[in-house]
Amino acid sequence: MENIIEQIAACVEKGKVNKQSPFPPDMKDQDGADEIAAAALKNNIPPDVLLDGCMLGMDRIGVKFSENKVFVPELLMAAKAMNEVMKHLKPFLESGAVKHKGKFVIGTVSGDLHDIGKNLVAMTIKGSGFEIIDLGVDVPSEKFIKTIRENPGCFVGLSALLTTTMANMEKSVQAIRDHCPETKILIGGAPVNQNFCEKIGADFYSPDPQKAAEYMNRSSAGT
Ligand code: B1M
Repeated sequence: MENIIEQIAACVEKGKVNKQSPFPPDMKDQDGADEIAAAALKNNIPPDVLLDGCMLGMDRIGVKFSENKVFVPELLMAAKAMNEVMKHLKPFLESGAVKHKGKFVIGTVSGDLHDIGKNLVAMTIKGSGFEIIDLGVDVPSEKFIKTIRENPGCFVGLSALLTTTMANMEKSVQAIRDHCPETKILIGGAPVNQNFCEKIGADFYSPDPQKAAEYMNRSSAGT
């Protein structure tokens, strides 16, 4: 089996889930992420090679999304293909044979029910090799703090889509700073910007999933 990283990356980038999948049309009847991952493991390819392929594919599609060359549906299909590979990797991740780069706790702040952007961020960061703890929507500060305490060293991401819930984002950042001062906090969402990030004392503002993943990769590598 040659160049598994590239084969997996191509399936993830193009959203080719499995052989039956009609999407994308130019890969019709070709093996997808499911078949390639299964065959690779059967041929004793180390499982972390598959994770490298996912990371490369998600990175490529994330960059295109940042540059407005692809849109939400393509990113969702890429995440679907990535999840097919992750299904095969699950036992290796659980046994510790393949290691996550770290944990990322994410949620939409209190009073806010928007989760489409938050889910895209979670998928992209998962594709970068992090374990995701998704707290969902309308998350109170106490829940963020409890989860951070249960997962020492995790990163945390807060999403807000309403100007009215930006105030709750500020309160959550303050509460996390008070109780878990070492935690790296990322924020994002349509009404949020760099000035607001600096005002409320979060560590990083990302306008899109890719820049959030790049920040996580830099921070976890200590660069
Ligand atoms: Co609502 N809504 N909504 N809504 N909604 C908006 C946000 C709004 C702009 C519509 C409008 O008036 N033009 C407006 C907000 C105005 C404002 O405050 N500035 C609005 C409103 C007012 C409301 C209600 C108050 C309406 C009402 O009931 N009167 C209500 C509030 C409910 C609540 O939350 N308490 C409400 C409800 C809803 C639905 C439930 C119907 C639904 C949400 C469904 C869901 O999410 N499951 C909904 C939707 C779908 C929207 C719009 C149409 C689309 C939002 C979206 O998903 N965009 C939106 C109008 C619009 O944007 N055209 C609107 C796509 C998504 C991929 O983008 O979330 O920005 P986005 O995420 C981006 C980036 O922001 C970034 O990455 C993503 C990908 O690039 N990002 C992060 C997001 N989180 C990040 C976190 C990070 C990093 C990056 O790090 C942690």
